[in-house]
Amino acid sequence: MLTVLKLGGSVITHKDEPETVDEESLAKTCEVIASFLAQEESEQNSGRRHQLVLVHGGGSFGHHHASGHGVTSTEGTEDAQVLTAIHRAMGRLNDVVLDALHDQGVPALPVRPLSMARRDKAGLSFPADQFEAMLSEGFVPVTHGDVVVDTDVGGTVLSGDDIVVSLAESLAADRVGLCSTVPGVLDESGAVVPAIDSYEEVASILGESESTDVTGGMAHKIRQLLQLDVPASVFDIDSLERFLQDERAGTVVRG
Ligand code: IP8
Repeated sequence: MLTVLKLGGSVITHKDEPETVDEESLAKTCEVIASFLAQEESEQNSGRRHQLVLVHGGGSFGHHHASGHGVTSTEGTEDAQVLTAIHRAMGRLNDVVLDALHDQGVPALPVRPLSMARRDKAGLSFPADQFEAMLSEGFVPVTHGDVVVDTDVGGTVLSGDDIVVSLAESLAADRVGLCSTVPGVLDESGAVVPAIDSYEEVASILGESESTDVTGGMAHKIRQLLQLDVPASVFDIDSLERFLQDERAGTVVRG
């Protein structure tokens, strides 16, 4: 079974303070992931591991730098120093996430999108070979939202959500999870919407993200997830274990 799991930037960083990690939340997340992987391995007892791909968002690292330079997923820049600064900030966050996973014994390896992805008029090209190779050796690839070379506009921000969709398709994932700070998509009364089958159903309730977010917040996530053939769940850290155990968690988006 192959799972693509995104850890939202707001789960692992304090989104309103530049380059601040939410150590407690990150540690808890890694602990849940590690114990799930250990349990899978022991139950199967055949050397076969659960295949997990992790993608993390930008939080107060990527979004802070991108918005400071006016770069978004549609507003590009040709300034290599700016793109490098955003990329480096994401590298610093990726390092922190890898260290936290290693502390829990998760065999995580980094994959940096800027060096392999590109975007043009036809869309995003994000090769998955490296992920396949890592998975088949029992590693957990950990990639992240980044900047990407984008035809005619220099470079733009590549959201982790777009990476999730691309990888879920090319790796034929069995399930997709987006762990966020909200327990799911919330309706007008604050209750979790159990399932979404079309964007129209929820268009009126999807507001904009309150923190600095250059890639479109929840509305963009749902649009992206509706493109998938497999179910995708949006949930918070309290439901991460439930999601991994294949129990109902948060809102299920069925494309
Ligand atoms: O938080 C954005 O990734 P996201 C990455 O998944 C940058 O949208 C560089 C802002």
